[in-house]
Amino acid sequence: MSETTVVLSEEVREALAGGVPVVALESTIIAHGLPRPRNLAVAEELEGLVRSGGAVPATIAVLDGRARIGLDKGQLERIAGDPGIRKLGHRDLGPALAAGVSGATTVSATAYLADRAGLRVFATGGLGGVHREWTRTQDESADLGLLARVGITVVCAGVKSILDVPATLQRLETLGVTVVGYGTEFFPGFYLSSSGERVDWTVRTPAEAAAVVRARDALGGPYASLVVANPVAEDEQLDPALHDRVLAEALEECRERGTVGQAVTPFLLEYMMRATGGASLEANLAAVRGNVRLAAAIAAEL
Ligand code: PSU
Ligand code: MN
Repeated sequence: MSETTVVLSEEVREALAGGVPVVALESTIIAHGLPRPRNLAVAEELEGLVRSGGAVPATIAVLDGRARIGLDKGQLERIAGDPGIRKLGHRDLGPALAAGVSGATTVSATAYLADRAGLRVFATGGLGGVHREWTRTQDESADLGLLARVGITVVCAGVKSILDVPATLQRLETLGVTVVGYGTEFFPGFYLSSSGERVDWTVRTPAEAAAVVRARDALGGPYASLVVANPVAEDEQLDPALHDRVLAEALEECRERGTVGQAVTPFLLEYMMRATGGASLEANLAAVRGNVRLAAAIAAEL
């Protein structure tokens, strides 16, 4: 990695050198998944939760053509405050760096950069995956394929419930991405504690999650990522009936407008938030907070 294209903050560099646990955080959720200006407060809160867990936060983004691992306050403000900030998947990194632009990184771009920088644990809300309209649009998030090509541990509340969850689980299986439920035999449903789908493996403590990583590492590469699927608490989830009703409306509206590509996920999340009077946002935030706390604990175990 060239030092000028990928820049580690001093704090992250020192933590890695000193064996202090580091947790990677993505920036697309801040820039495109949460409403302004609350997104900045959330970004700062999440970094604080990592610190309370005894780890160093490394929020990842591209600023002025440089990939940044660990942002200072002003850099976080730029990501949160600029309504025109781009959404960058892994495949967009080359053009974005070459053009010298700024952008928020998705799970695929963040996991790639984190892995390259030697970070082992990453927390987000919900992964991207196979969209329900896949047979028409062929829309499958690049998150899945990228996770098959790096060996990071991602703590998430499953995949976004706007997706085709069984199809996404099948793709994760095909791609060789390991999935374990955290304290559950069911795959979480992002806004909901359960998607209703079963998982093959369950871990119950951060130490058990770390043991999975160590056992895999002992086998040797090639590696794929480990998804630690951590459900939102039942008393913090979105009301399932409200979820199903509003999601049906959101999908219909997305289809009618002809929204496609990178715009689909932000559109659906925003629609859910408005149509649930903000309740989906609270469930999303509760899920992300839980994931960030767990990621710090797993990073400490590793
Ligand atoms: N988790 C959230 N909110 C989000 C995302 C994840 O709670 O907005 C973002 C992630 O950056 C993920 C992206 O990579 O949504 C998926 O976008 P797409 O479906 O276009 O791949
Ligand atoms: Mn997509």
